[in-house]
Amino acid sequence: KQKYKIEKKPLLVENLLSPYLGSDFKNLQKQIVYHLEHTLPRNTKTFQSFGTYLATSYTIRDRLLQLSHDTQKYYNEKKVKQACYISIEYLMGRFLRNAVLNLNLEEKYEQALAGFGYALEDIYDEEQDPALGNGGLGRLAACFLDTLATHNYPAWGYGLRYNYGLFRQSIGSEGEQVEKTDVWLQFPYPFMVENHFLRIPIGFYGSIETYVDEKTKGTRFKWHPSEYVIAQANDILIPGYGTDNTNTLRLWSCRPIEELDFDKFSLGDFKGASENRLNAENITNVLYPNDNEVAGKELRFKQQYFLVAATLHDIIRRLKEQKRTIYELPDFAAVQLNDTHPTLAIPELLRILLDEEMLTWEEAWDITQRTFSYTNHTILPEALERWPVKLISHLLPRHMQLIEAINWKFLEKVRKIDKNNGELTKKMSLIENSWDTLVRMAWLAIVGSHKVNGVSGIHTNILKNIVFQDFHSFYPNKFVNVTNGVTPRRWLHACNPKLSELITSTLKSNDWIYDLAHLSKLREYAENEDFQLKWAAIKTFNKRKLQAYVKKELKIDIGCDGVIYDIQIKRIHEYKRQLMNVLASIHFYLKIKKMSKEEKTKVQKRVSFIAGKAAPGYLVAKKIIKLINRVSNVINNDPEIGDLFKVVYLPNYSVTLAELLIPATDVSEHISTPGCEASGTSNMKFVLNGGLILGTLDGANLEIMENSGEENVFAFGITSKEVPQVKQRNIEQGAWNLMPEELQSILGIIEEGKFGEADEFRGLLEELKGVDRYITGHDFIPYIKELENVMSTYQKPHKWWKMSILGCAGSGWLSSDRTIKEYAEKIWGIKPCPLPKIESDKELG
Ligand code: B1H
Repeated sequence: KQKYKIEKKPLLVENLLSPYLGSDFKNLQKQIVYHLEHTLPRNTKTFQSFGTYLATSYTIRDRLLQLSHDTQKYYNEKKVKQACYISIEYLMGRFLRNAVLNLNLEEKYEQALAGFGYALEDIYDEEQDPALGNGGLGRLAACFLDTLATHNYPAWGYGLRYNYGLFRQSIGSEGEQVEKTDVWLQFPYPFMVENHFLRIPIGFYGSIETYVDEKTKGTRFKWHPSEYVIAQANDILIPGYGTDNTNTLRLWSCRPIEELDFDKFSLGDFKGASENRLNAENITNVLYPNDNEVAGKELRFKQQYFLVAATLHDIIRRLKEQKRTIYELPDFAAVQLNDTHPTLAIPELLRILLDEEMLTWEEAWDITQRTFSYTNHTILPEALERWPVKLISHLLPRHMQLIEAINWKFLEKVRKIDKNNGELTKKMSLIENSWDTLVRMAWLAIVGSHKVNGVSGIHTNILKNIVFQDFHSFYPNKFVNVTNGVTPRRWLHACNPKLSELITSTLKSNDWIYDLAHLSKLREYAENEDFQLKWAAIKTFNKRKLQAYVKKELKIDIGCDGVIYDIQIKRIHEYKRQLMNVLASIHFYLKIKKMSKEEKTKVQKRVSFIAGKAAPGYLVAKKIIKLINRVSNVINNDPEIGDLFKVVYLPNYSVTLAELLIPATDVSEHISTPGCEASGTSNMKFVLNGGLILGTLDGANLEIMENSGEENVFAFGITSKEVPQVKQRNIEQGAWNLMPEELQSILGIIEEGKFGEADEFRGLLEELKGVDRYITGHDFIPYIKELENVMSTYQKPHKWWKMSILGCAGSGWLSSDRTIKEYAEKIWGIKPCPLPKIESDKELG
């Protein structure tokens, strides 16, 4: 009867879209048309740039899918240890250009698209950034993923697929921040593959059953959650530069167990019928828009547990797929907790090991500690997570019980060395009794990990000697420093193609793209006039692009030649002191206004750019944005100032905007109160692109000074050690009484209503006049002086460009490749595992 014999055997059909086939431009065109007509589907006669971008992206996705299958297969065969990076944020930026460059297909895609009437550059511009992060912490995670793939490390990223990313920012007519929902999934995101086969149940609430284990006669516990949701995997495939290794970033989205309640539906209760679904979807609906501040909301806590429960389930599933036992977990995966947001992974793993795998406490605790390590990213008290015991007990009763057990066993040891009648025990307890009973998540992360790291030299020292001092004495070998880094692929090669070409042609090799230490060879060109001219011309070229953007988007005319582009771009926060920046702008404005015609001809022209979002609930930060815009409005429209000075606020700061701004910067500002900025990472990107730094003795600025030479950085102000004295003096004598007259009169002018209503900025100024926690008054004059130094140095081009080239030449160690090597060696114990080279580019037929 059967016409064809039905056989079970491996599929050996050749995949037409395989990356090993057909990457000549004609085949790329066929693949693009295929996706246009079949995946989107659109009509080939009417398709436009956006459709072309999508179809092109799908051809990239095909390649990456194939490569990622091969990669996983190979890692599994080799049974190599892998890193699993758990982060509640990833700020990936645009994907297409990065992927095309990494796969070395730029020319072929250019040719393919040209045949359809499109420039590849314009197609890149169709892509929206997925904004699944707030700032440095999320962008660092993205740089790490690029490095891990590029250097062939077996690694996974785990995170959340929020429906709505970080809000989109615009500026209202009063200069205020206006927030709009970021509906990034309105159109398909072609680089994310929904994995419908991976659905993991995640429990919440419920009760704990106690029973006696028949074998051991010991007491055992079992958690019976009363509610479940489903974690569904969405995979973004991460290509490396010049390698076939393709890793995975797995983002979980939350689905209900039951999509619709038919009983309620039948009774006409349509709202009630969907309640289940809405409650579940809520968990991964929105990214919390806070940076360096905890929101403290129950939904955020649910997000955190959802992330770690799904992730651990997945890691253990993959371990068992290799037919390995749970005892091998620490040799299978090194799990990095990106800040304390995923700390619940510690009690969750313990629960799995104790209640499901039936291990003893000693075994379970040993495996847990050997599996996890924790990175601290901030010491700001408002950013240190503490969750109420009440909330945890309600949502995750078994986890709270386990945290108490961890604490009990830990404090038993602390008590032995506590000579001060319980003082130390109280300080080190994972549970704090203050206005409420709270779990100190950082303490839990330290106790449950084998290594804890800070993100710059100064930051790690502050952790060891101040914030985690007692823990450092208790666990002297646990604390290590791993200074942050940035990927040179995105932050030089892709965003600054002209500089990239100049470096490659000068060094006669592009090795620097994956080994940035090669940049040191640029030192010998630092004073070479011809090289300086080329270097400076590229800066001008990049500045012109920014000039055009400002004209087009903001309708502001700014100069370019002979004008300093001075930029501060980062989240708006009091400790980052954008307020000090704008106060200095007022100072320079007033100064120019007092000048004679003759004096004005000698002024160094400058544009001060500021960009950054404020958390919607951070009212002070929003006021700062408003003040900047008001000041900008007055200065830019004052005919007495003309083109001598401009202040430009760029709305909706993003990774993509940074890629335009950073190559166009002459000097960038990193002026946080010393001790407050854990590292900073944009400072690294600027130096890499020949921008100079105007900064305080804080975070990675200090290491940039060490590596590029102190004389190549415009540094000012006191050390972090001196800050407490200044603060104390402010408290005792009142900051107003210590404030330089110059600044007092600027505050007076704002109060008079020069930049809007008289009362508008009162709150902001009261803080400066009262306690001035971020010592703006103290630092104001040294800051202005250093700005003046910047301006006079700019008038000595030979010196300026020498500083610029030496800065870049000294930035080899700023690569996230260096950072990841340190994590791999000091913390994770993983090694690169490159796929064997496959003969590529076989032609079709
Ligand atoms: C950094 C954060 C952060 N540190 C809490 N901490 C958040 C804390 O949503 N939350 O609750 C979100 C973010 N972000 C930054 O990390 C530091 O301020 C930078 O100095 C550092 O360069 C960056 C990467 O290490």
